[in-house]
Amino acid sequence: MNCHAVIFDLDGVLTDTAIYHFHAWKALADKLGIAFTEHDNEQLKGVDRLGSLRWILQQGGLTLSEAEEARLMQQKNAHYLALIDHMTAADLYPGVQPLFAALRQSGIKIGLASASKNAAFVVQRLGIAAQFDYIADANQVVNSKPDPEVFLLAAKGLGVTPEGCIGVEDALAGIEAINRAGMKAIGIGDAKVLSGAIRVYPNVKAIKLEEMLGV
Ligand code: B16
Ligand code: MG
Repeated sequence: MNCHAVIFDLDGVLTDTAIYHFHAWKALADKLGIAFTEHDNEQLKGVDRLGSLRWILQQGGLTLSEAEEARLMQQKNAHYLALIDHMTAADLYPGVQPLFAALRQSGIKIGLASASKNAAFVVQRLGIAAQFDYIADANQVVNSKPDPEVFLLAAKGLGVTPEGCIGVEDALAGIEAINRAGMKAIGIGDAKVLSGAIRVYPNVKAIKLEEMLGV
């Protein structure tokens, strides 16, 4: 393909924030008396904040008012922000910097499409904010993954057509979003899980650029 841009997901692709999301959701679930395991947390990868809260509440058979949901989300996020406050460039997954450098050298733009409202803060902590040609996150979209909106917004911001983009995702909902955006999907994780991806690598470091661009 003629690739003009590669658009990355953040959590689980460029860094591991899932563990912090887990601790913060677990603390909230404990308070509510709802069981929540690391396995449960897997279901929430790529799912936005409200969707995640509602998934947990459903496990406990709870339905709350919007005001109560907002209060709980605020609580969880304050805890999550405290947990990620110590993140530094050392938390960037291995292989990200060399891949970004190779993309830049090939004249391929770099975008971000994250379901997180904290994406700008995290990339700033990781020291890579300036390396993106465009950042699209949950603050700018109405519909979250698997809706293609955040990927389409990233392509628009980068000034490229979706057909000229490769999307890189670790979550099933994200792979679906990329496919629905009309982009080529590359998965990070388990090929059996990410069945909608054209190619799956175990992590970013394992990506072979020529091979990925050849999809
Ligand atoms: P926040 P991504 C997603 O980010 C995470 O995978 C998901 O677990 C999280 O619930 C979601 O962001 C919302 O995060 O509460 O920070 O807005 O993988 O799309 O970069
Ligand atoms: Mg992710």
